[in-house]
Amino acid sequence: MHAVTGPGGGAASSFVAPGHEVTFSFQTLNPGLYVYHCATAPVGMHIANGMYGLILVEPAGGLPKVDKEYYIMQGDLYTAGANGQPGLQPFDMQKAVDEKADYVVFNGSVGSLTGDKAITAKVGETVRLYVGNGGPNLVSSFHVIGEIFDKVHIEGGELINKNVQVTLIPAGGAAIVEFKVDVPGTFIIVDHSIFRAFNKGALGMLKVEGAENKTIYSGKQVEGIYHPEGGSIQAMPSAGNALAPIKAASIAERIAAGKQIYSQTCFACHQGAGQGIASAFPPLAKSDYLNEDVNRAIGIVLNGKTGEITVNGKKFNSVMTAQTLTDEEIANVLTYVYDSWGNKKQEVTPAMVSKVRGGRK
Ligand code: HEC
Ligand SMILES: [Cu+2]
Repeated sequence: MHAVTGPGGGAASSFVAPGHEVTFSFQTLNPGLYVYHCATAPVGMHIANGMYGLILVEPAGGLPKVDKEYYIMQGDLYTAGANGQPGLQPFDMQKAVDEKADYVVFNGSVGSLTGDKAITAKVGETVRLYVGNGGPNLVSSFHVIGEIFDKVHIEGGELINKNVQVTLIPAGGAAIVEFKVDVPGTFIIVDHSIFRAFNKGALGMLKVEGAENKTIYSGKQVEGIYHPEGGSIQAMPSAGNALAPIKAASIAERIAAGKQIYSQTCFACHQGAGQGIASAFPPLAKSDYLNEDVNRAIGIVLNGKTGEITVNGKKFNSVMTAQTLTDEEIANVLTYVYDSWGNKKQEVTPAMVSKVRGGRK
């Protein structure tokens, strides 16, 4: 326990056999935010399995009052299967030694702070985040998109930096960040080593409700067409060693598996509730375009899409990357999309996908 002054941070004094209990005491001499973690051999393996957390030692009299306080702990995970592979995943020692993380997550899992689990605040409130990094390997470049930290207790200690965009949190270290929320919206919390956020799970959300303040943030004033992926369709690289996904035995299983694929693959563009982003990514929620033609939708996921389309009366002229997914995965993700957000609840089967794939030039 990094909050402990004493040999091993209390490791030997707290070492205990299963079914037994030990007691030791320590004095909190230094205020700050401290990581604790398992230190039983093999130490790295135990940390990589998530055996860590935070101890806050408040200064005499406590920290200044804020409106909202939240705990966020980052960690990197190393699994036998590749990112997103379903089923219970054993720890992969070699990947951990090589520091090749399959997942980088907040609070123990992908999606632990998104959607319904987002942290919240109201316009005008002050927010304090106690942010730790369990590691075992990676250093976090902690950032909230669309916010600037008014104050950062650097490394969880007493030194305060002001007006910070990204703060570095060492493996086994922490930081306390504070900011006032001035405008409403969803603010995305990331490790700014950005592939970790969009491809490995280090992504959370802060949802702020309240009145707009157009002098601080005007919203859109001019609208053009944004080509997020360049001018032509690109393909996602295929996961060469991915094992065949488990076959869904029921619609419920198909929907559950599809939800996972959605949150890994489609979410970054089409957004959490399928609402899309105006003039860049069309909505999948209540999409007339989607509901009109299932084979066309299958074709879009298989081959990508470019050129002008009209979805719910709005024109889009952008580029969707071709998704490198198996027939089963495309069936699952589209069944999930059709089952969600007011769509027509159509099951898509691997056979339907295979037929469209076969018909492609
Ligand atoms: C890189 C961003 C991106 C990703 C990832 C992405 N899409 Fe799209 N998607 C788009 C864009 C852009 C369009 C509109 C293309 C155009 O203008 O021709 C689109 C169009 C669509 C459409 C037809 C329009 C509509 O709203 O009904 C469907 C269906 C669709 N996407 C499904 C998916 C599914 C399912 C996934 C995940 C497997 C996915 N997309 C992943 C960007 C993306
Ligand atoms: Cu330590």
